[in-house]
Order: sequence, then structure tokens, then C-alpha cells
Amino acid sequence: MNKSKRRAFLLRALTASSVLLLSGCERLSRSEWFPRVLDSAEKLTQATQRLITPRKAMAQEFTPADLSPQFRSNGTSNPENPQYQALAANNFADYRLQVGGLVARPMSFSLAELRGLPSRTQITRHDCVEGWSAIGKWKGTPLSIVLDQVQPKPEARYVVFYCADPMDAQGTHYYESIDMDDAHHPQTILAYELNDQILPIANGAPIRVRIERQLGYKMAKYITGILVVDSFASIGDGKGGYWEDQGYEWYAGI
Ligand SMILES: Nc1nc2c(c(=O)[nH]1)N[C@H]1C(S)=C(S)[C@@H](COP(=O)(O)O)O[C@H]1N2
Ligand SMILES: [Mo]
Repeated sequence: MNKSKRRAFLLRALTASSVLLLSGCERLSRSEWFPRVLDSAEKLTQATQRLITPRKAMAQEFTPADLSPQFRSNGTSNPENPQYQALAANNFADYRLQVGGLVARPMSFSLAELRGLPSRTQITRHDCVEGWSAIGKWKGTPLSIVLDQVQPKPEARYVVFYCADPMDAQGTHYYESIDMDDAHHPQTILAYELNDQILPIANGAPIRVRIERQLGYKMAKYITGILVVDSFASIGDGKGGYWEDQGYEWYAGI
């Protein structure tokens, strides 16, 4: 595209998105949460990204030739939690993933039950804010399949992941949250395999989530429970995740 064509294109795109924003505003202004959304520049970034990249767009997938020689571990590499250690000692045979909150049918899943559900395999690149990336092959149960089973209620807005690893002496555990759009994204999976092997402890055994259109810290490892909520204001310090409570952005889109 030459310069003037590109400019015309950008102008058209801007006009189109302003129209979208306006019609969005009309709808939003009638809902209570609009003022809260507007006060955050981050939410605007999120809204802009959604205009530019369709909400359902897939993250890039790679081929086996692209795999990193090793998928490193970051953050917790082995939770200092006696209950977790007891489960690990028994190869997670007694592990149960609790799924509850604003759902019609709270359920718990053993590893065998999760593995028995339809699975998805994907080779994707993981980007950590600390400045490293790695390409890995993940296999797991799409979160949407688990959600279909528990049936979120109409007021459900977020999915919160609780983790086994304590982060401080007070016993604050790692946690994360995503919205229902990301929860239903086809590449959002509850992974139990990495590079054709059972998910190693260093990478979040027995279950860690992959959210391929966001940064590494969103991808909670050592998941013990999933809670469907309409707000995360009363969880932790209320920012939606362990790192968010320390100042990271809740929406870490890439
Ligand atoms: N429970 C838990 N999940 C976590 C972390 C953690 O410390 N604890 N670290 C996060 C960060 S910052 C990154 S980059 C990835 C690292 O995943 P990996 O150990 O498989 O490389 O996990 C994320 N999920
Ligand atoms: Mo990270």
C-alpha cells in the first residue's frame, strides 16, 4: 500500500471503529458498569484491541519443527504446599478439579475424567513479561467443554483459577481470572500434557490453563479450583490475579 492509500485506509478504519464505539456506547450507557469501564485506560486498550483483532481470532500455531528445545519453568516450579505434595506423591490419582460459583451444576473432575473429555492439541508461543518466549505443544480439555457441563448462570462474567502454590508467608495463593469470551475461546484449554509428555510439575502439573492470546502470567499453573463469578472485587486484593494485585494489568493481550 502506498502512503496516501494507507492513509485513506486508516481513515476509513478509524471512521468505522468510531461508529462501532458510538453504537457500543449507546448500549453500554444503559448498563451500570459503564462508568467503571471508562475510568481505566487499560480497558480502552482492551476495547481497541478487540476492534482491531476480532474477538475470536486464533493465536498463531506453529509446527513441531518450531518447538523450543526446552520449555523452561518460571515462577513457582514446585508448590511448597503439603496437600499438593501429597497429591504429587501419588501421581495425582486423588486430584479433583473443583468447578463452582455461578453455575447451575457445580462439579468436580478427576484427571481421568478430564482426559476422557474431548481434547485439543496446539503448538503455540508463550511470552513472559520478563522477556523470554518459548514454543511448546500443549494438549488439554477446552475450558468451554467444562463450562458446558457446569452451565454458567446468565450473570457469570469471569472465570477465576485458584492455584496450589502459596506466594508468601501469609499463605496468599497464586490466582488468575479471565472473562467469558476468553474462557470460551477455542485455544483456551486446561492442559495436562506438554510436548507429548504428562505435564511436568515445573510447568504446572496436573492442570494448568493456556490462554494463548495473553501473556504468560495469565496462564495459571497447579489449578485446584475454578470459580465462575460476576466480579472479582472481593477476591485477593480485588484486581483479578496475584500479579494484578501487585500492579500488572488484568488484560494482558498480545
Ligand atoms: N500457579 C502459578 N501459575 C503461574 C506462575 C506461578 O508462579 N504460579 N507463573 C506465571 C508466569 S509469570 C509464567 S511466564 C508462566 C510460566 O509457565 P512455565 O513455568 O510453564 O514456563 O506461568 C504463569 N503461571
Ligand atoms: Mo511470566
